[in-house]
Amino acid sequence: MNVNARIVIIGCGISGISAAHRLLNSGFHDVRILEATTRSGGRIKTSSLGNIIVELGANWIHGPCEENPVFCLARKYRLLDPEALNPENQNVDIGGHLPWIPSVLTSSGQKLNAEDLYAAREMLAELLDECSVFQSEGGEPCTSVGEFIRSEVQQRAAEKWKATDAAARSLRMCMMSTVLKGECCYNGTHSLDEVGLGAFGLYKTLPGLDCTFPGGYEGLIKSLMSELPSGLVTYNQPVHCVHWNSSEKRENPVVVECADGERITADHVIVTVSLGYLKKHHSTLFHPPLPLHKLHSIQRLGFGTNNKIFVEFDSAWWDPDCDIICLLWEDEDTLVDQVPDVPRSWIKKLFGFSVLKPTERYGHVLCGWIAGHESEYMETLSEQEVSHAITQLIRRFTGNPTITPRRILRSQWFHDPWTLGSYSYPGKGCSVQDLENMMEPLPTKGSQSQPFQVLFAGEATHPSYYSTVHGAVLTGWREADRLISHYSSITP
Ligand code: 6YU
Repeated sequence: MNVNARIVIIGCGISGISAAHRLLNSGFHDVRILEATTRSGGRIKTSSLGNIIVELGANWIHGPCEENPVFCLARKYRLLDPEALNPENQNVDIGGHLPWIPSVLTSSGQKLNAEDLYAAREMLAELLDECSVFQSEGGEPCTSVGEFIRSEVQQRAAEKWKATDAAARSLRMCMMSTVLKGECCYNGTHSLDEVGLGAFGLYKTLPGLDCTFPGGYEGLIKSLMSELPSGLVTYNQPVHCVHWNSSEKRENPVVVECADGERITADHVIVTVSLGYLKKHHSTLFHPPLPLHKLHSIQRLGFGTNNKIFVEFDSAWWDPDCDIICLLWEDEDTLVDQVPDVPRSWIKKLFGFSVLKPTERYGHVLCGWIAGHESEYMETLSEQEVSHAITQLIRRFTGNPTITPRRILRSQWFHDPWTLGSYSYPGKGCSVQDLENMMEPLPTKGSQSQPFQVLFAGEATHPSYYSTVHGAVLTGWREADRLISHYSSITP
C-alpha cells in the first residue's frame, strides 16, 4: 500500500510514537508528530541522581509476557536483564502487586512485626477482589471503592481479628490506612473515595513478574525513535486547536493550529495528549467542540497525581532483604487516605519507600511514593523544603536523629503543563461506555466517503490497560490500524 493521506500526530509519547511506527511501516509516508516539549517520551522519563539512573515516570513493565507489547519490544531491542527474560517469570501471576518483603516502621519509632501488615494487606486484597466483581455483575452497594472498603472493614476486622487484643487491632487499622495510601498511588488518585466502584474491575492485569529497564525506560523510546525518519517530529510545537468538520470544501479536511500561529493541514489527526490535558483544555483544543457524550466521559474518568521522591543515602539504614519500608501513623486507626491539613501535614500521605535494587546498580537509594492533593502541594515546595520534611520523617520513624540524605530528586507531574497529573482511573459513575467514548473518533459517523478526521490514542483510551505503557502502545497501534484498514478498503 502506498498512501498519500497526510497524518498529524499530536504528542510524542509512547502512543504517538507507536502510531507513527505502524503507519510508516504500512505504506503511509506523509506522517508527522507535533510535540509541545523538547523531548520524546512524555510520561516515560528517565533521569539521574548523581550517577544513578532513576525513573521519574513509568517504572515497570507491568505483566511482562508474550501478550505485552512493551515486553516484546524491550526483548527485541535487548533492553532487559537476562533474569527478566526467564520464561518462569512470565508465568508468575501477581495480580498487579509485587511480592515485596516489607519492613514496617511506626510514628513512635518502633519496628513492627510484618504480620500486622500482612493481615491488613490480605483484608484489603480480599476487598479489592470483591470490588472488581461489580463491573461484571452490577448492583454495587455504593459509588466508590473507598466507601465500600470503609463500610466493610469495621465488621470484617471485628470478625477476623477477634482473637487480637485491642491495641494490636488498632495498629492493624492504622496499617490499613497505610495500605490505602499505597493503593491511592497505584491507582493514581487522591482518595479511593474518588475511584468508581462499578468500573473498578475494568482494569486487567497481565501475567508476569514486573520488571524494569536496567538502562532506563527511555531506552525503549530511543530504540523506537532510531527507526523513524529524522525530521518526523517537530519539537517545541504545542498545538493550540484542531479545526475539524469544516463545512468548507478543502483538500485536507483538518487544520491543526499551533500555539505559534502556524496552521498545518491534514487528512487525519491522532490526538495523544493526556486525559489531564483534555480535561483542562478540551474547549480550546477542538473546534467545533467535542460531542457532549465524549466530553462527559472525559469528565467522569479520573486523572490524579502519583509522584516519586528519590532519596540517596551514604549507607543503607534498612534491612538488606527489605524491598519496601511502610510508614504507620499511630493516630490513623480510622481508615484515612487523606490528610486534613495539607500544608502542615502533607508528608503523612507518603505511605512508604521502595528500595531500589540491586544495590550494585542503584547504591543506597529509596523511592518515596505520594499521591493526591498532598503530592500536588509537595510539588510547590522547594527541594530544600521537601528534603527537610523527608529527613524529619525518616528520623522520627527510625528513632535515629542522625540519618541525613545525601540528595533528593522528585517528580512534579501535576505542574507539568503538558501532562497535568500522572495517569487515569475510572472515576465515580464511570462505566465501560465511558472508555468506549474516549476512543471514539470524530466525526462519530465516519464513512468510506467521509472518513474519520480526529482519532484518539493514549493510555486513557484503552478499555482495560489504561494507566500503563502497554495500554498506550496498543492504543497507538489501534488508531493506526483504523486508518490502515480504511485505506486498504478503498485502495484498488
Ligand atoms: C507502566 C509503570 N508508572 C508512574 C508515574 C507516571 C506514569 N505509568 P504521554 O503523556 O506520555 O504523551 C503525550 C505527549 O503529548 C507528551 O509528550 C506531551 O508533552 C504531549 N503534548 C501534550 N499536550 C500537547 C499539545 N497541546 N501539543 C503537542 N504536544 C502535546 N506505566 O506501564 N508502568 O510502572 C508506570 C508510572 C509517576 C506519571 C506511570 C506507568 C503510566 C505510563 O507512563 C503512561 O501510561 C504512558 O507513558 C502514557 O503514554 P501516552 O503516550 O499515552 O501519553 C482502578 C485501577 C487500577 C489501575 N491502575 C493500575 C496502575 C498501574 C500503573 N502503574 C503505574 C505505576 C508507575 C510507577
